Amino acid sequence: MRDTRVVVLISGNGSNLQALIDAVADGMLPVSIRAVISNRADAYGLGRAADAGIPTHVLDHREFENSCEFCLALKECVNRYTPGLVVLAGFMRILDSKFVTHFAKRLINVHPSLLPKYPGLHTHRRVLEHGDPIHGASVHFVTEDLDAGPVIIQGRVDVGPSDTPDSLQQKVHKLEHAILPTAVRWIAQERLSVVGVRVLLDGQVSPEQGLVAESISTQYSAPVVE
Ligand code: NHR
Ligand code: GAR
Repeated sequence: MRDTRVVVLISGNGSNLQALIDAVADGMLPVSIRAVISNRADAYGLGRAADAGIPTHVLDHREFENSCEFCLALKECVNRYTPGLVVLAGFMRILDSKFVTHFAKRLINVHPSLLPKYPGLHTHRRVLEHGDPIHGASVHFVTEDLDAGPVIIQGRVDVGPSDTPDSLQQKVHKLEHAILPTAVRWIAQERLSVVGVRVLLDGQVSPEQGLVAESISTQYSAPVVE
């Protein structure tokens, strides 16, 4: 089986990109990262990509007339690498429906909350404001509705009385660095299928996806599993 061609979109630090680069280097991930594209020229992750010998591009959204033009240029840039998978790894611009439709089922995002809780921005702050005892991260297929696509895998962390948005971000980052390479591996291995709003692993809802969460299902609306 040929390695899946992956393009990663970033806006900043790129620690999730680094987790993917490291997993590939360790032989844990049967993919090849063909390009990294950032909407910000100062994204630290661009250096991470360059260090790994991965081609990089900057498409600054502010240089386009509107978001449609930006998404069109982004689509063309991504398509040059004929990817089997496009990963949003800390990418901060909302994508238009044309982009999302074009890459449907091969576009994923890592999001810093236990979706469907807290779509959008500032998730760590919102978790603290609500006094939630549990927080986490999700990897999901991207659909037109922001952070509402089918969830592939989640990880949880406990929230303690001394946690701050920064401490939660650190905890959640660690989780993301585990669940994002796992999700990418499952896709490369063609083990996922989407049935309605559910993502099946090997044809079933699997505990490995972190969705069958005893404590969550009583306290929260469980993301996908009843
Ligand atoms: N696009 C679509 N169509 N659907 C999704 O689910 C998307 C998406 C683009 C990005 C990532 C998402 C996240 O993980 C993501 C999911 C940016 C914003 C945002 O409001 C919200 C969610 C996400 C990413 N961005 C501002 C905007 O106006 C700009 C913020 C900035 O530039 O700093 O685009 O949370
Ligand atoms: C990650 O925590 C990711 O979930 C989040 O940004 C961080 C990027 O970190 N994404 C969003 O908030 C998208 N709105 P990284 O650049 O070190 O991978």
